[in-house]
Amino acid sequence: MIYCDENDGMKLLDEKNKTKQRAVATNCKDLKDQGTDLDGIYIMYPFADHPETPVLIPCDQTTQGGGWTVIIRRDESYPQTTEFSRSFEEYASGFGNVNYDFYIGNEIINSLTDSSINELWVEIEANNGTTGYAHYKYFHVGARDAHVKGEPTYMMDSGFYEGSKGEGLGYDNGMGFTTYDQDNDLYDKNCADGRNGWWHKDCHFANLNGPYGSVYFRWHTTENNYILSKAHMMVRPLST
Ligand SMILES: [Ca+2]
Repeated sequence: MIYCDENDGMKLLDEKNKTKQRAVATNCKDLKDQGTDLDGIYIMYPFADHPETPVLIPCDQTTQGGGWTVIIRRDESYPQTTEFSRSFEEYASGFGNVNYDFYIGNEIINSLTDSSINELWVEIEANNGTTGYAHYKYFHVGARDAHVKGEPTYMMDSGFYEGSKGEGLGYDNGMGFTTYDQDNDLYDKNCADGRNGWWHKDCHFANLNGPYGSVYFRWHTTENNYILSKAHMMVRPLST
């Protein structure tokens, strides 16, 4: 993940006080509400427990009204794709290049989805050219330290699906995050081996982090099994 210098932060002139202040946005919905209507990469302050830390994050301000914070992006056509076989710590802090393919990090996903009720938008493109979307009116990733309470670390829950190609995430609901160096799945081996980090159960239907060119980078449902070439996931505070 690219962290940026605080001096690069967005600032605006407070006409009343004649002092410079930062227009603080914790997510792309904040930016949208502040009038930023263009897709792009913006400086945001997504951490609830250390809100002074700026992070560069891509926003989709056009799909379904905009306000979407992109948390995963994959595209096998990039000249130099990112390796998604990563450690638990790397999945916690995020990796990749926000201009291309990246994983925003479980700490940020937890902070974004903990601060309000969030919806999730998934877009996929299969290797046969088929495209589709999945929309969940509920998506949440729990805290890293939830295991001290006997709950899975970074536990994922999703619900209230509608979409065009079937439901693929629900199988892994309630599971913690598994990587090659931290096995939190129900498989007698480690699901992350050959499949990369995910909220593996035994192991998964959909998996947007699977290796490029493998059958595990897929949107799998009870009706379909699409092997993917592109995908992205993004979250937005649910409007009430
Ligand atoms: Ca296991």
